[in-house]
Amino acid sequence: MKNILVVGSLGQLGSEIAIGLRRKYGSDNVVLTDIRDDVNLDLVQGGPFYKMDSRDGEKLLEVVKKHKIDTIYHLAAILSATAERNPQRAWDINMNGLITSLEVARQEKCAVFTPSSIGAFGPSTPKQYTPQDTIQRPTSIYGVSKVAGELLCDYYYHKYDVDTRGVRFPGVISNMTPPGGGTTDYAVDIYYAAVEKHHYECFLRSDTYLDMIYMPDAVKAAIQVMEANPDKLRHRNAFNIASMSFCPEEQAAYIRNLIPDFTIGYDIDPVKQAIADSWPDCLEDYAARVEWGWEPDYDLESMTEDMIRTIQARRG
Ligand code: AKB
Repeated sequence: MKNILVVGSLGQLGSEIAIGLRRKYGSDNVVLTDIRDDVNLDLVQGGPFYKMDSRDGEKLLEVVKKHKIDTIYHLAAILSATAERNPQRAWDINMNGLITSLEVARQEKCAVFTPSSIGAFGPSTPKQYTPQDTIQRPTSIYGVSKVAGELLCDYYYHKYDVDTRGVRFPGVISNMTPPGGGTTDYAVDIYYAAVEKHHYECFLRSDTYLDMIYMPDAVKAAIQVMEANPDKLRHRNAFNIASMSFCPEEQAAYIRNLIPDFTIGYDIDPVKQAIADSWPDCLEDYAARVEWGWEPDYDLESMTEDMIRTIQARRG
């Protein structure tokens, strides 16, 4: 029987991974924590939940002991665009939060899932079909914290035998909990604007290619990598996973298949554009496919159809 703890369970990624885990392992076996408790009440009230700061090691240890936790999903993080506004705070939350989970995992012998990101790459990384093992010199504080996080997780595995695993997430697109403060957030906002106003003003240039993934595939990856046979894992903490790569103009064209009068304009945010320009256009994900069977279900067309239909149905 698995007993899982999700740290940062009410964010965009956390809320849907928490739902996926509760469905799979049962609500009582998936304990949630977050810095707030005033959103996603179904999650807060649907099983064990603790309001706490991800950097509070004492409280985390208490919860882990009480619920006999064996696996921690550490999902609390400040995303790229927000991080650039206050780099010191982003470093504090991203790094001190992570090491708090790793320390508790070391003491209580838990496995740990930590998400890295396409943000762990920088302008000197090969841009096309970015290899699994390559140059990583990111220029954003978010990217710096992600590379440091990948290395820290490797360190805890080699030094303390903590079963640390993770993937490098592309921009995650979803329709339940809105993303907050990411460079890839435009690719979510565009669907809401398309349904509500038939127009979207995009903060990235029309030809900015980035890797993206639809939430059901992101949840699948996070659960699958933790269930993978450890004997088959040559990599551990930062598997490239690819699903789709597109630019705003292409995404708009797919939206027009369903909302023919949809228009897109561009009002570039220089900070977000600089971050996006420093990231790869598309990743190569051979290691994830071979080592634990990664395969996405969605492409741009099927995701667009699902996003638009879901948002339209909610709006009545
Ligand atoms: C962001 O844009 O900061 C995130 C990411 C790609 O890690 N969505």
